[in-house]
Amino acid sequence: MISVKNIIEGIKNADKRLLGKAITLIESKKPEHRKLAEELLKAIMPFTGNSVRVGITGVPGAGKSTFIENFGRLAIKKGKKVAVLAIDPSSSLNKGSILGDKTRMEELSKEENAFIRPSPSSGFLGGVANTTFETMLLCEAAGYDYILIETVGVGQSEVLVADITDVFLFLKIIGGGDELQGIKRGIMEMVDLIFINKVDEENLQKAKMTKQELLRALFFMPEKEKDWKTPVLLGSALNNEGLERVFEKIDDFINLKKKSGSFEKIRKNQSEKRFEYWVQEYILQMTKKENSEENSFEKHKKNASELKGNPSSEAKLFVEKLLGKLIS
Ligand SMILES: Nc1nc2c(ncn2[C@@H]2O[C@H](COP(=O)(O)OP(=O)(O)O)[C@@H](O)[C@H]2O)c(=O)[nH]1
Ligand SMILES: [Mg+2]
Repeated sequence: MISVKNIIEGIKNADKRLLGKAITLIESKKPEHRKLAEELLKAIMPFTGNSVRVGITGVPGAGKSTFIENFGRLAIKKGKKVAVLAIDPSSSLNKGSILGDKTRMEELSKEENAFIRPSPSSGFLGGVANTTFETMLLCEAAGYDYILIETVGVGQSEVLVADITDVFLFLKIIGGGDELQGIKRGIMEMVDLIFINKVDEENLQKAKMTKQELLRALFFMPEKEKDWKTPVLLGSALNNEGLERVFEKIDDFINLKKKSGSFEKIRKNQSEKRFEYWVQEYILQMTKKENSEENSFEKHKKNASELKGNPSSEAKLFVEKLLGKLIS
């Protein structure tokens, strides 16, 4: 078996095969793997945090995979490295939609500077979320500049992805039956950027009307980021139209957030949430027993948000102390 040390070296050398092995390790539910996974995550923490994390949502068929393929290639042309994580509820049971995604990302997957990986959304240690956040950290340590995360477009995956990304992009199609879904307040509150996809000459007028509707809906939404008016862009993922604008807007948004300080702040909040998630996961794994107030909770949470340790390791430490025994 390959040692954790070898895997860490491999990640630092951007070895895709070893990066894949590392992800498999952190996705494993076996306690002995979990121990190695924590060791691994701890070691790579200093090399994480330097990517732009983009979540992409939209109903099935909106063109998310197509968008990611062509946007990813555009970023690569600009000298960036791109990792794609697709959250798929079916990936653990059948390979249906992931295979579909893979074939659509055929061109991107040929690129040396691209890495594509499905992320199982099945509950981990009995919880509802998954290891996408940790997979993202591994990709960052391997030097990927853009992490593109595709949601399944329904249910919980949106919240999950919005909670671990810097930019939340909504792909909208005209009259695609996603009015109910898309204009649903929840999504409109989460979104930072909207791309109306599949726009061509024939439906341009309709697309413009959709844009006006969206702008009206957005007008009533509370401002997520000061001085940021969620842009509504038009284009075609398939024909590579409008993607450059998306690239620019993402850049603008990240710069704005970095300037205002919310970039760091939100990431800290996300790490705190992640910490809480792992506390739940580990507690679920160990026991359902209720415990009284424990003052170390805040201390470990602070460590996680200040990136002194990674959130999952901090959670493990906390639970072990709480229960007075090691999690094996
Ligand atoms: N005409 C047109 N078709 C598109 C465009 N983008 C994606 N599609 C098609 O829409 C279908 C669904 O795309 P896919 O990327 O799998 O959607 P996903 O389910 O959101 O990932 C595929 O057949 C794509 O070729 C576009 O800009 N124009
Ligand atoms: Mg897809």
